[in-house]
Amino acid sequence: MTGSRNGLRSGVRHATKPAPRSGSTVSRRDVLKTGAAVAAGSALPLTHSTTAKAAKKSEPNPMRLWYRRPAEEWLEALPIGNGRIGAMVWGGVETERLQLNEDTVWAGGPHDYAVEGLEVLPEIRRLIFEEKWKEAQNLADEHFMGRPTEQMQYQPVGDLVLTFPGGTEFADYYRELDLTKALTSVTYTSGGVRFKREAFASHPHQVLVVRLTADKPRSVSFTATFTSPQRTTVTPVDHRTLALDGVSGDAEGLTGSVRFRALARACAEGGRVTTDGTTLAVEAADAVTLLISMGTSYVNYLDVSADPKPRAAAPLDRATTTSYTVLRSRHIADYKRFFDRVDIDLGTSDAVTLPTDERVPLFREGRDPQLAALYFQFGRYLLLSCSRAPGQPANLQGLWNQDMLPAWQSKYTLNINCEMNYWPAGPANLIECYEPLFQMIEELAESGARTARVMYGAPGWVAHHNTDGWRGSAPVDYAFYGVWPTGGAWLALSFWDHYRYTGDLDTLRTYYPVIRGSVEFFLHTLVEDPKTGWLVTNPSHSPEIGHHEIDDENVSICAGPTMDMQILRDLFDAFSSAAELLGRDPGLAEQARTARSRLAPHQIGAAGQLQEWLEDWEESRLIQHRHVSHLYGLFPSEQITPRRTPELAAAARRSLELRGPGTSGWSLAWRINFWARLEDPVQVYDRLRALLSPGKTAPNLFDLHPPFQIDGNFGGLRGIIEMLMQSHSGELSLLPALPAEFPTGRVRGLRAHDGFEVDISWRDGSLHHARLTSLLGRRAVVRARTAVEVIAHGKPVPVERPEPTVVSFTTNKGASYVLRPRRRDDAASESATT
Ligand code: FUC
Repeated sequence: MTGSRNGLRSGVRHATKPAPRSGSTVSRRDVLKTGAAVAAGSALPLTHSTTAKAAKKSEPNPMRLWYRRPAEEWLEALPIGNGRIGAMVWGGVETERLQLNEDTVWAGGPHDYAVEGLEVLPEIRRLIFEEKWKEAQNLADEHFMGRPTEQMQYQPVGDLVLTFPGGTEFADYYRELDLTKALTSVTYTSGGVRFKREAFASHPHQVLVVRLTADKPRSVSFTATFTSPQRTTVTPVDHRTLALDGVSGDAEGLTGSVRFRALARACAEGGRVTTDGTTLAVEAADAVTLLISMGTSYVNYLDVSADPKPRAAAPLDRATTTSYTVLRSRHIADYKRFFDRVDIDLGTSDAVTLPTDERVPLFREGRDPQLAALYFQFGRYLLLSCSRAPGQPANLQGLWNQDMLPAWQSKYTLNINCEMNYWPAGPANLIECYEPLFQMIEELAESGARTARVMYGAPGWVAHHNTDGWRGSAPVDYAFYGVWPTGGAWLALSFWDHYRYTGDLDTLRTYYPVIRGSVEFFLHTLVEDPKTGWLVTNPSHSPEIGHHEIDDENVSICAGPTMDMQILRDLFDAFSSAAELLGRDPGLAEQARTARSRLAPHQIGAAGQLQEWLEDWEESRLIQHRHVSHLYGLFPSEQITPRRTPELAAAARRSLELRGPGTSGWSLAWRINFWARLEDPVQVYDRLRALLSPGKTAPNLFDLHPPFQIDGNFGGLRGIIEMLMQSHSGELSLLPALPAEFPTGRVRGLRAHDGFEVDISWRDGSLHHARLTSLLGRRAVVRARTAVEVIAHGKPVPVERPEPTVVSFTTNKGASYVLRPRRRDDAASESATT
């Protein structure tokens, strides 16, 4: 294949045509012989192999994203990241663009958004209870909002652009992101030389590394320079190092105060390296290791006084004295420690030989189960790449953003998006990815304590529907969106989630005061609904949904929306369990339990739906919307389950039907999880198919709201887990919502509550074999779709069978237990003897 040096014209475009549906002049073997399936994949018919074994060892690594041409758009570039710094790598031939991010570059500076509110709070509450919602919402817009009313933007550092000399022709282009090693690479032939570039973000060395090689000596030449949409200067530091210095943008009257420095250093083997003004030049080297380091002045949300220069220089200098081989091998070893905990096979087909961007439009045809497995592992790759300490939590775009004014400021939206980002952390066996989030919540509890005082006159802490690098915790945007006090409570449940997967009491003890602070806030601010006597939040709303249209004004403001009640039930439960485990605060725990019992209960409305508000307002029953907040109780919570609360589960199903199929990427992802909890594999797959479609999944597999928003990647990953394994309500369920499209497969290394690691294999839609490894020695209660027997050390384990397909047994710490379908004769002989 030959294309122009931009890689975007004739030959290359032709090569991206979708595969014909049938007929083939190229054998599959021929394609695979090329290793990367560079040339002929598009000539293959797609056949779906029903056995997971179809991917043979000799075939190329299926856990890779790959392309036949350089990225033309940002959404075709490939992300690398180490939890703190990252890049989008374009893989160009004439130029290479590395779009750079450091995750503390926020517009504005330390700022307390909470300035007023307490004076109008009683009046807002009164108006709401009198159903004068419009007046209440307007008053909140005037005096119950943060100042400024918009939070700050997460912003880019800039680009490092490499320009290569040479002719305009190239051939045999191949670009990939290998998820098994967290490496992106590009190879092509130009002017008779085969070039290769490899790039990764090293966590151990805290630098980005680009290695440029060629198959002929003295062939690596390029110039490099920084560009940036920020206020920056570019200067040479020494003969091989270029610096970009800048400061984050001003916004909403706040002066940009995050100073940053990016450094690029070319370590060449052979040839000559020089810097001149704003350019770094490499001439006729045999190979080059290009190191990129970034540091900022951000210490924490209150302090931006650090000097970015040594912060950027230290990792760069350390990496400079380390060989490329060592940088690479340490990176891969570090990454694999996490990534290799889980693997997955949902079956395969010839579609795996197609470039990734060609597979997305074809997924709907149902013959590419491996794309779902790739999406699953890509989600794990992304979480590891954007949420590791030291670093900030995953924001709306993880950490990858090229815009000064990104959508929704690329901040942390707390009424679904930020929490969704962490849904896979426990079950996808990446629990360490929670660390940056925990730090943010702890800081938010400090900022939120001021907001609680200033706006509610309350103890404890509160956060509303968004936060940013400055840990804004007051309501923002408009009252319609912002006056929602349960964002912090939802976040505080992350600590409990962590405990449930790990049994780690030390971490629970560390963050227990944050959970308690949230409880204290609500014990103080819950008010009695005059009609029913129930305890309710007021003011609040069901996220982003208007319940009435009054004089052309949509009002969301209300008291006691269902979601708040559900979150607070979970918060009070988590707190009283944590207090008991840690032997703390018995009195406060008792108060929390009493308050819990007085919260407004679930109610079923006239359409059979789960009520979203205290009242069953007729006009709001039929709203179709991306938000389905009142089903928080179904997922991620476990307050509603088909077995324990069948009536509520039926009402939740009805609500889902009424709310419509979902629009944004994240709303599809949430629906996958809802339907999985309702154990409806047909709906589950239907929503997965909608998520893995071109409007919702970019060529680089980033989730599209649209635009890019990373929550759908993480919610989608969790949704695939929920199909295969669920862990809630005191039991672990195997294959609860397995779609017919994944008849045969296996997964290894999922994490369940109570410290179980879970491997499952299935054939023709039925459980073949499962293995539980007990990390905490707790009792296992396992539900399967068939009766199972449990074996340890080759011997049957005595079990209780509370239901025919449920086994309950004690486990020993560190031991593994095999579960397999009970043979008929075993079951018969047991019943004959009992
Ligand atoms: C909420 C959602 C939007 C978007 C934004 C970041 O406001 O309603 O769809 O995801 O967060």
